[in-house]
Amino acid sequence: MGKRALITGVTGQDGSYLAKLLLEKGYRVFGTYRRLSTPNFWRLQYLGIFDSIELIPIDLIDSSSIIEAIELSQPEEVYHLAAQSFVGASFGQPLGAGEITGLGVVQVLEAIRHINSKIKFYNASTSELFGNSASEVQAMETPFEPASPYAAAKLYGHWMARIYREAYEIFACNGILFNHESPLRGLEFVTRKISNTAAQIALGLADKLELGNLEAKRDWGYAPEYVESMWLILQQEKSDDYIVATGESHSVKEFVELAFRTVGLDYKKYVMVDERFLRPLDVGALKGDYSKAKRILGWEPRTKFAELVEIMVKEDLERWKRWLNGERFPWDAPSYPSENRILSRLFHPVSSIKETLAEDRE
Ligand code: NDP
Ligand code: GDR
Repeated sequence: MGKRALITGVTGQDGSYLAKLLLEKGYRVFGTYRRLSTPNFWRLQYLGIFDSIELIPIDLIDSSSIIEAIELSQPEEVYHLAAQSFVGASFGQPLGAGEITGLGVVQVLEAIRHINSKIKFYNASTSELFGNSASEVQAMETPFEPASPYAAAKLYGHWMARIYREAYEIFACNGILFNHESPLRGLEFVTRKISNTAAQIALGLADKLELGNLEAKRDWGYAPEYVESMWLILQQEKSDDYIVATGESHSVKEFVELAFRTVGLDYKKYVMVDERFLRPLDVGALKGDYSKAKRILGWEPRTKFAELVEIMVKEDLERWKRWLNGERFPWDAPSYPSENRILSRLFHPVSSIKETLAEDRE
């Protein structure tokens, strides 16, 4: 009999790739989703695993639903991935970030403590904990300096997992994952926004791409490889925390350049900065030291930055070609509302970044 795993947030990018990986390893996979007017199952359908997962509705603000999910699934391993994961939105909904992304971790830990404290627990921690850290490369010993309500909430969850490990001997681990992307990334995140719009522009379906801070640098890896590290973390003898990253850092502008080059276009003709996409506070640059994960887990990134950009753009191009041929599903792009139809007072005008692109054009 295979092991039983519960994945919270199975409908998200990481949840769906992790579910696929665990199914391939012979697990019985239970996954939680949110009961919405139209639940979000497109990724599971896209990966062809929708029928293989046992689905349980939960909301992280409702502890009884979490208790029920653990009682129903009786897992040996819980991968806690569900969160409000968009950093930009956490400035507009800081209380929600605290409740869902921060307290949500403790809701799951408490349920484990009361129902079966032998369950192994993986927490989706993040490079955002480092914020605008003074170190050029962030390692296990680098101090945390969160720079958003999202990151502050994640820091709380991260630390609570450590506290439960020490206080109650729960096998609780934090995977401090740096940004990881894929064709299953949500459309709000900058990489997928770029790959999707570059593909649309190439096919005459859009004429411009509006972005925020083009100078921000991130350590971008390929999501299917990152979910492997989650599984490895829970297979160790001892519970511990790990950084998972590529050790390379690239700017949003580099991503844009490569994406447009993939479709044979010059980005300068299409890309403009829109103040709505600037954050009140942003993280300038991140680059992770994954040596501990390499040494102990034997985990290493395989897909390089340029390859990642190409995978994403080519996949979006393919989807839009299929869309032009009359196919509608399963992928997210056609049903997502244009950003111009979303009202928000969130974004602050910061003219200096606008000027950067103007200088570039000269
Ligand atoms: P996604 O945003 O793609 O997925 C988030 C999941 O959480 C979705 O299944 C979503 O459901 C669910 N969710 C959101 N709010 C609630 C709620 N109130 N109750 C129950 N479920 C909820 O994120 P990713 O897959 O990219 O990331 C997975 C985790 O890893 C997140 O915790 C994220 O913060 C963290 N992380 C991600 C990194 C990355 O680069 N991707 C890097 C480091 C950490 P629905 O589908 O209904 O919206
Ligand atoms: P991030 O990812 O905040 O790093 O969080 P995101 O793709 O949203 O932003 C990366 C950088 O790009 C800049 N940027 C823009 N971002 C968005 N979304 N839209 C734009 O138009 C735009 N223009 C420039 C941002 O300012 C930022 O500097 C992701 C999430 O998956 C988190 O859940 C996770 O914890 C971290 O990665 C690691």
